[in-house]
Amino acid sequence: MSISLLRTIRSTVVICSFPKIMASRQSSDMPKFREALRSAKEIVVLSGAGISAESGIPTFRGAGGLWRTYEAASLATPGAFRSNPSLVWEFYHYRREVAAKAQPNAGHLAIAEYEARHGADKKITVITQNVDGLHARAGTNDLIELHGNLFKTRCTKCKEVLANNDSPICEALAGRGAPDLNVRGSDIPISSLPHCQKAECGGLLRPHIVWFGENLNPAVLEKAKTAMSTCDVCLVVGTSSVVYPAAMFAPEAAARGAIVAEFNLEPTPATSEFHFYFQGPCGTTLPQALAE
Ligand code: BJW
Ligand code: ZN
Repeated sequence: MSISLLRTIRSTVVICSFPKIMASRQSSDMPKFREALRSAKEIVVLSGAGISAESGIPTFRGAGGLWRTYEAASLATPGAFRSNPSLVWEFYHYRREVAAKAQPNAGHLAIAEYEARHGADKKITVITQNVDGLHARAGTNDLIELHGNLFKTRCTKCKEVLANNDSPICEALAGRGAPDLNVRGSDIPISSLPHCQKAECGGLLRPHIVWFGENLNPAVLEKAKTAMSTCDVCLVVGTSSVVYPAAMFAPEAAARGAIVAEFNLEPTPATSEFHFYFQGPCGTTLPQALAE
């Protein structure tokens, strides 16, 4: 990174703790951001549900975030699974089917293509909160899935984690999971839900997803924190920046002097802490930012 650019941007960082002043210094100057990117040696892309919105996958907190009459946050908990595993499995079965049919969009592809072009001379890490697998399908290699993956299961008894792309994941879920508001309850017997295939175990499987109130996998979290603590440029893409611990990653990076650029349809609680803000659909803004 050129010394003068670093000085200009780092002097702005000092102002980060005063959001009102920072807001007036915030830039949406794409050529300037691209210059920072060119000089960067370590880049992190931190993504959220917004990057998959243009692939047809609903975000959590936007319109379409409801399944039947439930907010995702009320089903994505260990308590919900304990009290009604059938309902929670229907919810995840539906989302697996939607994600399996979706295709990576221009935003996912721009990131993967950037890594393919620059992976030899820069360290480029994608940290995603998404569980839909679209970054990997777009070709991203250095990928950290913070909150797990829809296409992995974990045995509640022996804890084995396995990839699983079956559709449906079990016979009893075939034709179930419709988001229809009129569908009430769920009554699949536990014995018909997905179970561990190991003869000596046979435990109930659950989605390998980090639910609210659960700790993130310590090794995954450590890897993400390391990437965040050494990057010199960070792109924060399509996340509302309200779910912890991911919500503090980019503000912390900005506070230590990394250059952070946010790509979102609308400002978030963290926007004022960042150097660059590019408003709009990231399927359009990311290809502009990451083009040659
Ligand atoms: C576009 C766009 C386009 C749209 N282009 N942009 C500290 C303080 C307070 C609370 C806590 C805390 N530490 C932990 C907590 C509790 C909790 C938490 O953070 N709660 C908050 C809601 C307050 N965190 C946890 O429980 C975590 N565990 C943990 O920390 O354990 C230790 C602990 C526990 C309890 C207390 C203290 C410590 C685990 C969090 C796991 C998150 N799991 C979920 C569900 C996964 C299940 C599933 O997928 O089914 O992960 S929650 C949900 O939110 C999902 C997402 O990954 C995550 C983030 O959402 P995201 O991606 O930002 O999506 P949206 O919808 O919110 O935003 C989309 C954005 O895109 C919007 O801004 C749009 O504008 C934008 N957008 N289209 C660009 N085209
Ligand atoms: Zn098992």
